[in-house]
Order: sequence, then C-alpha cells, then structure tokens
Amino acid sequence: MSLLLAIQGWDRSAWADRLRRLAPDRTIRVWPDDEDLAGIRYALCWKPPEGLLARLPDLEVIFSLGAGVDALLGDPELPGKPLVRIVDPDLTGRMTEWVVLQVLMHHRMQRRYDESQRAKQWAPLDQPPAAAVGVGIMGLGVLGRAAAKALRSLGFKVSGWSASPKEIPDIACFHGTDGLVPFLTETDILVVLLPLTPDTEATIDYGLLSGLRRTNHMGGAVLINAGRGRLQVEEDILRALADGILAAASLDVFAEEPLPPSSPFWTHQKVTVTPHVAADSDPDTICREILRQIANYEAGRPLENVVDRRRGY
Ligand code: NDP
Ligand code: OXD
Repeated sequence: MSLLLAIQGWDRSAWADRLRRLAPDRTIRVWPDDEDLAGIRYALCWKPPEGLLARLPDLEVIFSLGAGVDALLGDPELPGKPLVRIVDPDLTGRMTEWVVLQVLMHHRMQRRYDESQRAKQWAPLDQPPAAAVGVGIMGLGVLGRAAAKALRSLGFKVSGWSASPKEIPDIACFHGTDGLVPFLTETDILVVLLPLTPDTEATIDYGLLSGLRRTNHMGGAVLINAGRGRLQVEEDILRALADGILAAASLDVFAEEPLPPSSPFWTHQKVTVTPHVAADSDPDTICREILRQIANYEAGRPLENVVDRRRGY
C-alpha cells in the first residue's frame, strides 16, 4: 500500500525526497510520474488536478499539505474520504511572523521612512503607541488566534471576528453578520485570515472597507490579507486606496496566482505584495506531521484536523 504525492505549483521533488527519507519502508508515488494509481491508500496533496483523486481505487485518507483546503474542495469529483488539513506550530509561527511584520510596518510608517531615506530627508513623524491602534482579525481560527495573541502582547488593541462566538482573554470577540459592523468600527488595521468558502468569497469589498476606522496616524485604514485572494474584490481595494478609505494594503494572496504582470498591485505606491509566502508549508515538518497521523490512523486512533465539509474549512 502506498502514498501518493500530488502537487502543483510547488517543487514536488523536494517533497518526494523528504518523504522518501522519512518513510523508507513505504512506497512513495509521485503524480504525474507514476501512472499506476492502484494500491494508494493516502494522497498528500496541494492543488491536485481535478478528478485525479477520484481515480484512486484504494484511497482511504486525503491529506492537504497546507492549512487551506479550498482548492481540494473545489474538485467536483473529490472522493468522500476523510480530508485532513495542516495544523502545525511551524506553519502557525510563520503566519504570526508575517502578520506582525506587516502590522508593525504600517503602524511604524516604515514605507514613509523608506521614501524619506531615498530623498535624503530627516523627517520624523508623530508616532502613537500601539495601544492607540485597533487591529481587527477576520478569522479567529488556528492562525487568527495566534496572530491576535502576538499583536496583543505588543500592546495593540486587538479584536477578532468569526462565525461562532469566542472568548479570548484581552481580545474583543465579535461574530456573525450582526458583529461585523461593530468589529469594523474599532479597526484601523484589518487582518484577513479567513478560509475561502462560498460564504466568505468576495467578503472584502468596498462596502466592508468603508466601515473601517480611518482617523489614525496612518492616514486611513490598512488592509492585510493572507487568507485567500478570492476573499477580496481587487478592484474595490484599488478604489478604496484611490478614495483614501485605505491608506495602504499588504497582500500575500490574489485571485490569480502568480499575480499577472498586468496587475496594478505590482507598482502601486501604497501596496506591499508578497508571493503567497506568508506561511510556507515546510516539507520536513509537514511530512513528519502527516506520517504521525498515518501511524495513529493505522493504530486505530482517530485522525486529527479533519475538515468539516459542510462548513467548507
Ligand atoms: P481555521 O479553520 O482554524 O479558522 C478559520 C476561521 O475563520 C474560524 O475562526 C472561523 O470561524 C472563521 N470563519 C470561517 N467562515 C466564516 C464566516 N463565514 N464568517 C466569519 N468567520 C468565518 O483556519 P486557519 O486559521 O488554520 O487558516 C485560515 C486560512 O489561512 C486558511 O483557510 C488559508 O486560506 C489561509 N492560509 C494562508 C497561508 C498563506 O501563506 N497565505 C498559509 C496558511 C493558511 P469559527 O471559529 O467560528 O468556525
Ligand atoms: C496554506 C497555504 O493554505 O500555504 O497552507 O496557503
């Protein structure tokens, strides 16, 4: 019985090498090199081609190599086997780093100091403390909570928004449609860490951005999105930047990836672009985690972090 690696968009040889080294007693097949799909019990996937998993007659468990499962759930032929996603301290720590980096860059007005430096201008700006700034996190799951706690420990006024009610010490928690407006009203810097589902698609639109607080030292609200590109309406972000509703945006994810050369985000003065790297899946860490889960499963213990297909995350 073997494992299949089905990866698009990442370096599959790095994953295959690592998995073979960590599981020398197992047969590792790699799509598309291996054509024989019989005998595969476990599929380890990142954006596999649609319909591939439906062709595995012996499949028992689908493992996502990332935290988000929108690409897998978007496969109309996805088999109804358990779908397990990544929850791992390494990935969580990487996301926390990226979010804290972006929040501090905007709060400390680093982009303006970069401009001053290039112009050889010694131009100090008024700097309020973190406690004067509201950071609102959309999505209080594994990644949102960790980022919220790190930002709180830096002194920011942190709030969060989720589907169901939450209680997190020192963090103002809002939920559902009714909680959205009060959540936005207190938010200068909006951090998006939602999963992409039919309910969350295109949530970040002009109307939502207009609800953010803009009377702050940054000259407007700030949007930071590391969730998924299709959560945001990209032309609405550009309009909000042009209208001064948004002072700046940091975007790690886009509706089309890689971001096409024609995208105005590349050269926009107020936009920071990173190429979907906020929290990379490290092959060594993730393969170890999946092999741990497989060992548990084969010992009759329950799988962890199984996706609730009804909710879509
Ligand atoms: P979780 O499933 O742990 O958390 C998701 C959160 O979103 C939950 O708090 C959930 O609410 C909330 N949520 C979902 N739907 C809604 C809705 N309709 N309204 C309000 N809140 C909602 O996910 P993670 O924190 O692990 O990951 C979040 C996302 O981050 C991933 O799905 C992926 O898209 C993205 N990601 C991006 C990476 C990158 O490098 N850019 C890397 C890794 C992940 P509730 O708690 O009530 O269920
Ligand atoms: C993930 C990602 O979902 O890297 O893990 O986007």
